[in-house]
Amino acid sequence: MGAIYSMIAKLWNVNREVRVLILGLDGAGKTTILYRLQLGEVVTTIPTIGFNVETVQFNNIKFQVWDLGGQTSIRPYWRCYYANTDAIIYVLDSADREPDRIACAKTELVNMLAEDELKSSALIVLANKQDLEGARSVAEISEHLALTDLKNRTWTILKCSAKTGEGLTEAMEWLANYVGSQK
Ligand SMILES: Nc1nc2c(ncn2[C@@H]2O[C@H](COP(=O)(O)OP(=O)(O)OP(=O)(O)O)[C@@H](O)[C@H]2O)c(=O)[nH]1
Ligand SMILES: [Mg+2]
Repeated sequence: MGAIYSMIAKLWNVNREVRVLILGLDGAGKTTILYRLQLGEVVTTIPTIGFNVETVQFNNIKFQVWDLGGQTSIRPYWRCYYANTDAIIYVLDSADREPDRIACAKTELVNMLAEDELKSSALIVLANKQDLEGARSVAEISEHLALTDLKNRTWTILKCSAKTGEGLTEAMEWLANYVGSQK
């Protein structure tokens, strides 16, 4: 009986899509990242009202990636998507040096991570727009977001550019390794 159960569990794991949410403030580059991952190209975006969802295949793993709108008025709806999330990709516009914006990005991150439904989700912070002059470094963003204070969570921070594609394969590799470690 135990063997049958473990076989069913294994099959379920193999066939199941890994659920990933892309979150972050408006204009951070979430939609651009989603379509760069899925299509390998830069698409023209408009601010997302609601969500985009696509399947991204990487290393034989199917990721079901949800990209949610980041405008202030629609952030309260993020919580509707939290259930059964394996990993969160939290995107920052590294070139936005407005102190209020990074403070807001931190508040939204802290509030999100406090949610019970996300207590087992891994976190990958993407310091996007590294192609732009004056972009904050990973160390600077990490400090602003107080990432080293995170407890009981598998997390990382990586730099990337949805425009040039830099860093996005590394992000998917990290996610794939995380998924592998959970089996
Ligand atoms: N230079 C540069 N621009 C980027 C990059 N990523 C996204 N952008 C631009 O930033 C703007 C906002 O990108 P979106 O992907 O629409 O941002 P979003 O996070 O989905 O925004 P919301 O849907 O409003 O939450 C667009 O003009 C993108 O072309 C990047 O890595 N480098
Ligand atoms: Mg968007």
